[in-house]
Amino acid sequence: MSTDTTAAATERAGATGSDGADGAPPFRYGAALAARIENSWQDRWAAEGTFQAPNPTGEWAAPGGVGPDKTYLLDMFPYPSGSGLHVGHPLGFIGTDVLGRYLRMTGRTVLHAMGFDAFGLPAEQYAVQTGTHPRTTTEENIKRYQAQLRQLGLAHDERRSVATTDVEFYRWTQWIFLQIYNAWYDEAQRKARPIAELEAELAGGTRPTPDGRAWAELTAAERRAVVDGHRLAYISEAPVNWCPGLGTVLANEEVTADGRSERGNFPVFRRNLKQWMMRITAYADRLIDDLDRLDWSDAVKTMQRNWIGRSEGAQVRFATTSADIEVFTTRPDTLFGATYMVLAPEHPLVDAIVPQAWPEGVDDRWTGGVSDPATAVRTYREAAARKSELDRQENREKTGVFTGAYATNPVNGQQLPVFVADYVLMGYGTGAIMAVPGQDQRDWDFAEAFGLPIVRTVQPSEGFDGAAFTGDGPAINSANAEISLNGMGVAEAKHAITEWLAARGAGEAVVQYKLRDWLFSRQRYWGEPFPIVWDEDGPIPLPDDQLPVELPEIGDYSPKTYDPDAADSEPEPPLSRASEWVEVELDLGDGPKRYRRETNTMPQWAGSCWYYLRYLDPRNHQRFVDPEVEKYWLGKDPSRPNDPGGVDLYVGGMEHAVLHLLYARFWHKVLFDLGQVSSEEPFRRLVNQGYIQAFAYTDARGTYVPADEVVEDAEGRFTWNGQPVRREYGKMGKSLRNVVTPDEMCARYGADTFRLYEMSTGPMEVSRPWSTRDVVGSQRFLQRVWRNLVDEQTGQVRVTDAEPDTETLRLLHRVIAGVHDDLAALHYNTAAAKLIELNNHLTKTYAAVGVPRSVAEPLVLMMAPLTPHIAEELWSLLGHEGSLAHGPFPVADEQYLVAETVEYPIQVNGKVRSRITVPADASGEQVQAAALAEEKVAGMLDGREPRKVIVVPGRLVNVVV
Ligand code: ANZ
Repeated sequence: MSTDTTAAATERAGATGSDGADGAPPFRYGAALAARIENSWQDRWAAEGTFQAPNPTGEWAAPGGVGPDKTYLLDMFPYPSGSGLHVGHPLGFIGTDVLGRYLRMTGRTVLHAMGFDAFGLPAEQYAVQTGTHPRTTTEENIKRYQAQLRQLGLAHDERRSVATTDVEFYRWTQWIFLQIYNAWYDEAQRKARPIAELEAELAGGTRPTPDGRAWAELTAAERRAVVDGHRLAYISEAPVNWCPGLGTVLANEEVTADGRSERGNFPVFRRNLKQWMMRITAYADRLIDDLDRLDWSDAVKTMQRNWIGRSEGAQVRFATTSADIEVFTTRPDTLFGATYMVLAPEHPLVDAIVPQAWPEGVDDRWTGGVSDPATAVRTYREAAARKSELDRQENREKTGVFTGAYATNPVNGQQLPVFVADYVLMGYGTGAIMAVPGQDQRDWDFAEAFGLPIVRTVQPSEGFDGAAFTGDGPAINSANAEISLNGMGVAEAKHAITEWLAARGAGEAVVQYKLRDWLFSRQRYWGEPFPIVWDEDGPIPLPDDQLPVELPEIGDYSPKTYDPDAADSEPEPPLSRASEWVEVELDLGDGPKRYRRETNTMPQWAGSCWYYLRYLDPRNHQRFVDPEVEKYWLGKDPSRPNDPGGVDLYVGGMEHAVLHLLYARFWHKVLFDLGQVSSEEPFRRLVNQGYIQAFAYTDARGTYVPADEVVEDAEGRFTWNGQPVRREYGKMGKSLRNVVTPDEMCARYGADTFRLYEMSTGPMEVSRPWSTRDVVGSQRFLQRVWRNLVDEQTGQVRVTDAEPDTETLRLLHRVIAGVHDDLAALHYNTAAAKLIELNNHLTKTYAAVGVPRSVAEPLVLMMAPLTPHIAEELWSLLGHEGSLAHGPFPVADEQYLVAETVEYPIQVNGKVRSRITVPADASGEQVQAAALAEEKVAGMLDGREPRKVIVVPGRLVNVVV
């Protein structure tokens, strides 16, 4: 399709002419003209499907096939909140758009789409308050976001947009859940396999059952328990943060340091509750190891490594009269220095080891003055249940209570008192430790508080005293009749003692991870229902043909809440009220039966684990993504060594450095293991964009005042309504009342100005301040470009066919080469600076006579990625029919890139005194002559002959006098 946009543009501009209303020429580039240009190009791109990316097969297959040069660009998709976008949000979206546009112009096939992460709490809370269905709120918000994004001129393939709340989308989220549920991790093969293969191995006897009995001897329920115990999605009794006042389980981040809910300030209890879990820990090693294959920043990789927290150590058994206590330690070398032991308050052995009465003569500090151990332990446990995990880890004040029991140290037979203390967490290691005050500061603090002995087993460095010594040094006090570690360094001693323990069956080397399995259920309405029903024996997955399981309509969206102190209450999710939905009769292969649907929903992370796969093939009703399509866009690149495949560039905020990225990597790896995708990683390259920061102002009471109403007086003081205000600097946000919206910026200046401003304030990764008053600077640049190429009175182009002079050509080609590099490297600020330099040169050289077309055209093309609308308009005014979206991007001519002059610093007696600029091809003698003739140097020589002159070609001249 071709339109005469030149005429159309002229007509459009002429018809309104509002830019001329204040006496300015009718075709001056300003907000009104920008708006007309931008709307008309956005309409045209949509009508022509300019940014639609082809697929190798299916409905969108390219007629001539797809080329190998493809790029898949991805933004972390937004949650469509009720307050819309502010100027900070699109920073990354514009950044990826600029790259996508540049790559498309260089001939690459680019896929760029945008969807919505639309399940979540705000819409649900709004529903609780107002009765408005979360879907209604969500859809309104999505519409608003789409309008806001569209006006920015983002080159997205709109056909590929998805929202995680679309039934057709979450049907596949449920399907992926079932793949994970129906899989287990085979440690030997280091990969997930279908659960049916596990059952076959167990039944065939090639894999032993956990207790060694033959499979045939197990009852149906026992078999189910064995199989379910292997699944990658499973039900567990996990300690969670239960908040009866809110009626829901909270994530650690939602609990305050004093163990209350962030929202509502209700008490939160650590309770064991049945929850859906995902066995992400099975992938801990692969999630760490494959980081090496990713093009991500070291900062994010380190955060992921720390989160997974792999530590190598030993598991050691300590006997008591009733049971063995297993501990995990990273320092088995310090075993001879263990002087007491600690169990986490929730440790299942606590009850088993607590005796009837305290042993003779026990220290009062140990018993807390309580008459018997059982009461003391129970009281302590209740107090500990009220603390958050974070608080327990950070708590410097050590608390605890003696259990009354002793355990035997396997290396020397010493009897160690066993304590319960909340600085030991049930969720890590074995939930039990051997305490070594001499080498561990937490244990040192505890030992001091409870009057326990301290034995050093590593020789501290000279003069070290009064604290645990955690450094390396020779072992001391570490010998028994069979083994001596004395004199060994830490590493050697660890190795020796672990072997000794293993030989005696008292311990073995183990690897521990901080990473926990992923708590995957929520007591909420606005999330994906699980494709699971229950019978009396447990959960049952629904077959594929029963998907999607749609969210039922309910009248009340709030979970059942309780007395805030009712620690023993049970969560009752909103879905449990939809009784007709919950109680179903289904035929799952053994005749019609009654089942109960799972009433929890999935956490918000679920949809974001795989949305990038759905963009590839959003209308596929047979599969979540066609394998050929996945392979084309995400497949491994054989030309890169060890490439894991994945999205070519993923851009988003640092706040997702851990959870989202880990969860998505985990799902992707399961899908890879099961043969559902060909790539091993979801995001081959990751860039974290910086944040837009802004000033905020508070009045005398510390209340935020509207930042856009604050004025600065001549002395640089800030006032609002005449009263002085205090300025602070930080994030942009509603609560700080300093939000600037892209809508305002588009209305005042146009989208191109806004895009250019955002991109020129810094490289992608860097945070930068927002300054509304500087935005006009970007508009002036566009205005000057426009004026150089278009007659502001007639709207006609005024380029000439004259040959540009050599200086212009040299500058042009230097800019072309530089802009190529800058755009490819996401250094948009320097690309913009080069374009400004070129345009300034044109203004200076050609304002009167008109810019040569052979310079005007490449300038317009180079501007297109940053300011696409004005570039398209100029391109069409220059007489081109088609859009410039697919190029050509100008290519630098090498002959103009060689430097024509070289600058030499001149040293006199070793100090730089001056500089000269000489032709690049000047000979050594010519350089020397020019250096000696230079004013300052000549002055210093004052007629004398220099002793020596050294010319280092291209670098410097050294004069010795
Ligand atoms: C004895 C010892 C001596 C330890 C020493 C450290 C230094 P990372 O490196 O983080 O893995 N620990 C084990 N399980 C624990 C739990 N559930 N709650 C709190 N602390 C626990 O830390 C492992 C070390 O943290 C283990 O090694 C254990 O203390 C403690 F000089 O054992 B260590």
